Amino acid sequence: MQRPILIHPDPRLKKVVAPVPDLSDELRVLADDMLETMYGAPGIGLAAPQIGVMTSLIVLDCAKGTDEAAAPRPLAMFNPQIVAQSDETSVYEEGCLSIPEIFADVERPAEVTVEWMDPNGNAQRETFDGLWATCVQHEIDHLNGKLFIDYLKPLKRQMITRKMVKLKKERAREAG
Ligand code: K1U
Ligand code: ZN
Repeated sequence: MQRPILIHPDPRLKKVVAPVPDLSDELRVLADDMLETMYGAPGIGLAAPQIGVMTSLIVLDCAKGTDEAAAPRPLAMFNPQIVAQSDETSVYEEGCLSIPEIFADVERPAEVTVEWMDPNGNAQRETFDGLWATCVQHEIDHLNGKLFIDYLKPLKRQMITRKMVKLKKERAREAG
């Protein structure tokens, strides 16, 4: 089932989430719903706070982000942690499903090693680069109440926030 995505500004997008203590069928359904919501948006990542669920879960699939012909690679990560990062950085023009139609360059470590628990309860560890590295960092930031616009200059961030307030008002008016 697709879930509605929160639009910035929303206090839930600024909170730090709690870790998942134990996996359950309910959390596995949540992961499936988040993947469905991400593909439907469409997007390449989604974090639980973006649908108002304050738990440590992200999903991502960047396979098609750079190669339309690539096979899908959906990942659901519970309690993801960055355990190593490169000194080398890369700049990517990021977007966010909670900040529609806004894109801006963000500089981040080019490579990160992430540890997480998969939906079967198995511990996983992998090193990501390219768009995968950018996206996994963007999604883990969401779990810590951080948005990509927090990397921008205050004036630019303020302009974007005002635009989103207007967009939310328009959408609320349209919804009646
Ligand atoms: O977290 C989110 O809001 C999802 C976001 C992830 C992201 C995008 C770009 C850089 C870092 C993280 C998105 O998916 S925005 C939509 C998007 O980038 C996209 C949509 C369709 C095809 C390809 C990309
Ligand atoms: Zn985002």
